[in-house]
Amino acid sequence: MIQAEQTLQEVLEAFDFGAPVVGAIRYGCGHINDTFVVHTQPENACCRRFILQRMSAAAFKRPDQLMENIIGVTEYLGRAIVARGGDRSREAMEVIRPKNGQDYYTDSQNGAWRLYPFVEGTICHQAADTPELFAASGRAFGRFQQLLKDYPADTLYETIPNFHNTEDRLAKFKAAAAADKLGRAGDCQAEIDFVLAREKDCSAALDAMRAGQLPLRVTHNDTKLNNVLMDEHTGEGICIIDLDTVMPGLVLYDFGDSIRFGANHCAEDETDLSKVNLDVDLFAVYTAAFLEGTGGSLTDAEIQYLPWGAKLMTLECGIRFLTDHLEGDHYFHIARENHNLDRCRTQFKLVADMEARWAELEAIVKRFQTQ
Ligand code: ADP
Ligand code: GN1
Ligand code: MG
Repeated sequence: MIQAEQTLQEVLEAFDFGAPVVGAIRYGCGHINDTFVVHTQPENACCRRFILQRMSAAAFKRPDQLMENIIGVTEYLGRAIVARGGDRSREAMEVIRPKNGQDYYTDSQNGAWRLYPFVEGTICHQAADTPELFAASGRAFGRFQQLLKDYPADTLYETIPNFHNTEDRLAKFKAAAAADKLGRAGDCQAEIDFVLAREKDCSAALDAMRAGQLPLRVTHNDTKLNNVLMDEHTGEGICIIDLDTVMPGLVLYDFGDSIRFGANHCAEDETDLSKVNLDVDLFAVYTAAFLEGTGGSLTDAEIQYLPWGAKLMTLECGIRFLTDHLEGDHYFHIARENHNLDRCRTQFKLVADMEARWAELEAIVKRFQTQ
């Protein structure tokens, strides 16, 4: 894929920003899309900003379906937020169509671009520096779950088929390790063995779903702390972003991915593994906040499976980083050699911690379930 900058000017001309554009620069810390912030200068008023994104062609094969999902969900959320007396412009994303009236703009190189207003007065955190912050994100993701509980799930496309199908992720990993196209497997044998020792775990949630114990819901599926915007004054999580992967899933995916990313004090690519430790207190803080946000809408079985969500999402993410490393880093953006291997190692360290403290995690969930 060509650099996004190459068609940026063409793309800027395809949208009506309502005022002259004075600049567009790369923005944020996402691993998937190419994100730019666009500054405009209205006459006699402050700068207005926008988020312009080229959707990842490696991740998303059908931008048309993806945008149909996002428009459906953001309009539904918008109505729900207005009905609750909320501020639609700050609490839900809103797609701005290009001048040609389509849902997104396809550039001359086949890149698919979309535009959103920048949600001002918010902060996007990369780490859960305080328990309050982590709790705020938990309430926001729980609330998101609750707001969408009656959304017609069967109208959503699967934007990435088998996204959290851990059995499928395992199979793809095994194929990548066997092919070993870049000759990298020898340097990550310990990580490969770590996965193979946990083959059975990869079926834990899917088995429960197949047995009818866990229902499919509309889930976000990428609930990292940096996918919720926090109000800069109140610290509350006000707007859930990065809706590319909203599709039918298990609630434990949303809970688990937040724990994976936020219940520790390190960056996802920390190289000093002695610093990477599961913070069980943060696990408890998030559990309470997430359940509060869902407003009692989860079943007992769903709540019991939350620790599995944490372990599976962390194991699966590590497997995905390792697979990408073995295949030549074509999916996750990297900034240095072995970046995906470093990311994989932090995930596996967290999985090992979760296993060591499993009884505590189960006890915490049980405590909040009975409250
Ligand atoms: P990726 O899929 O690559 O993670 P995101 O949609 O999460 O892309 O966007 C990347 C970053 O851009 C976010 O982490 C956030 O900092 C910022 N961002 C995205 N949308 C908005 C928005 N509407 N307002 C303010 N910041 C945003
Ligand atoms: C990606 O898009 P972003 O950076 O929020 C990925 C997630 C991974 C995460 C790991 C569509 O999230 O699934 O958990 O990186 N998103 C997609 O940081 O693959
Ligand atoms: Mg993101």
